[in-house]
Amino acid sequence: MTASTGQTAGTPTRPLVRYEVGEAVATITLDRPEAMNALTDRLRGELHAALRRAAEDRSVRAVVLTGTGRAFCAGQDLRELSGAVEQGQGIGDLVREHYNPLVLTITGMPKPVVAAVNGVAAGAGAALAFACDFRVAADTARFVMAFTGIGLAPDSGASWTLQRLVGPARAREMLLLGDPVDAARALEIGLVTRVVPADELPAAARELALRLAQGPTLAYAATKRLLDHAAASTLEAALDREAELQEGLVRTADHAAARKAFLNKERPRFEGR
Ligand code: T3D
Repeated sequence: MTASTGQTAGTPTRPLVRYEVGEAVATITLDRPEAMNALTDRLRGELHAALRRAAEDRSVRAVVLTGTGRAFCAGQDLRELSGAVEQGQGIGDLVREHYNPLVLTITGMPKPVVAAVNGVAAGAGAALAFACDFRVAADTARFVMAFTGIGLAPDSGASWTLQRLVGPARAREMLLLGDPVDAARALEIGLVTRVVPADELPAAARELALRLAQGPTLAYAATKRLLDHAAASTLEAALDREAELQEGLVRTADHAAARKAFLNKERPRFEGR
């Protein structure tokens, strides 16, 4: 199934985000290649709608986030930002109301999210990739923490996610210096899961997403919640939360099927319930 998102009825404008579902994988594609998929108000709105749709659709069991053209996403559209700032718009509210919900919808997605990083990911664009569970990168991809380059500090969760991915020293270096990190270096420092030739990226990201879409979706959702909780909790609190979520999972059809399959020496078949 293919569908566009975020269009107002009767508006003849082209959608800036494509939403496609096949074999339980939703693919969300930023489609504004003429501006390196930079985030305008409209694109952010369409992206948020697509992410919510994927989160709410129980038939979707994994999500791929990618871009068209030579960029994954160049972050905030600086032309639109200039206009907004000149009109006196507060940036704090823009970040709170338009960026933070995007990040929280990705991290709170009750199914795995794979970023297929097809090219440059800058500023908030890189932060969106960092919020995903996996990053599969084209060999042409690069990450640019562009915030300080325009006199801003990190937002969209980059101060939280990046140091958890690559460690505090490397995160500090990337965020303060803003030097591009190419795909090979990103793999070396653990920022991406895998690097593939650019023309193989869609297939590689899809292969990973399909594997995840055939997995125990509820267990994945609980694993994501536990990792996020544990990142800011004591060991005692983490142990407690693990026990709590395990209690729910032990009653799922997937766990019952997997238990039975193990005893019968068969491969489990997960249905995501
Ligand atoms: O304040 C708030 O709103 C809060 C939110 C902030 C979140 C943020 O994301 S802050 C960071 C914003 N992003 C940037 O500062 C990145 C700016 N862009 C770049 O540094 C470079 O363009 C790239 C590293 C992304 C790519 O470099 P390169 O050499 O491959 O391409 P280019 O020639 O610089 O750009 C190609 C075109 O894309 C060019 O347009 P043109 O001249 O061909 O018509 C360029 O203007 C456009 N473009 C790239 N990035 C943006 C953009 N247009 C608007 N906004 C962009 N962010």
